[in-house]
Amino acid sequence: MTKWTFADGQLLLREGDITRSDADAVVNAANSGLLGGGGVDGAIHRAAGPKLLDACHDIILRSGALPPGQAVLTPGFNLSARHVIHTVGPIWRGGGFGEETTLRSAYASSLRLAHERGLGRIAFPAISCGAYGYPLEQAAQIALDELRRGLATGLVREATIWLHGREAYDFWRGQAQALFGPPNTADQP
Ligand code: AR6
Repeated sequence: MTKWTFADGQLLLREGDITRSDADAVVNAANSGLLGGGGVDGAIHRAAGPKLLDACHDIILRSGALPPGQAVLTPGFNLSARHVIHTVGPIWRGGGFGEETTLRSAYASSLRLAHERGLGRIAFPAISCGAYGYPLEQAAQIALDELRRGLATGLVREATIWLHGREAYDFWRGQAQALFGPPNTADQP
């Protein structure tokens, strides 16, 4: 775990499976149909149980597909986290299709929704960094910048990015250190 402090907020990087998070809300890197899928989406649905898919279907029936960059809230069901915020990142198509704006919006919409619902501790995966193919260095800089902004403006008091695997964790830690300088706390178990 590595930690930086911004105003009264804390940014944490953790290695591991986000379904273990006990945050108030975990963010799911979903698709617009909220259909479940592979990657972190599949892991969250497996851990939360089948009621999560039912809750997602209800949202789609009520409001239609979730556009990329927006976010919606469901209960967490069997997860330790009480809520899931579902957001949709951009599919990388070369960078000329508004991908950066959409990725920023996915983080910012999730932070705003957490704030509106009084959820102070939020856990993110690396949105769009798997099946959706976003270049990792750019994605990390966008994510870290949006989370720093959300913490500095008091939208949430703790934001954790869960990185799947040691290599991803080391990469993100390097990116964060380049942007923010030395961490307040580094590499506790
Ligand atoms: N905990 C934390 N991070 C994880 C986990 C986990 N359990 N599993 C994977 N990751 P992806 P996307 C990392 O593909 O690129 C789905 O099918 C993974 O290593 O899950 O936004 C959806 O339904 C990667 O760094 O999400 C959509 O159709 C990151 O999570 C589509 O994929 C995101 O990878 C969304 O693609």
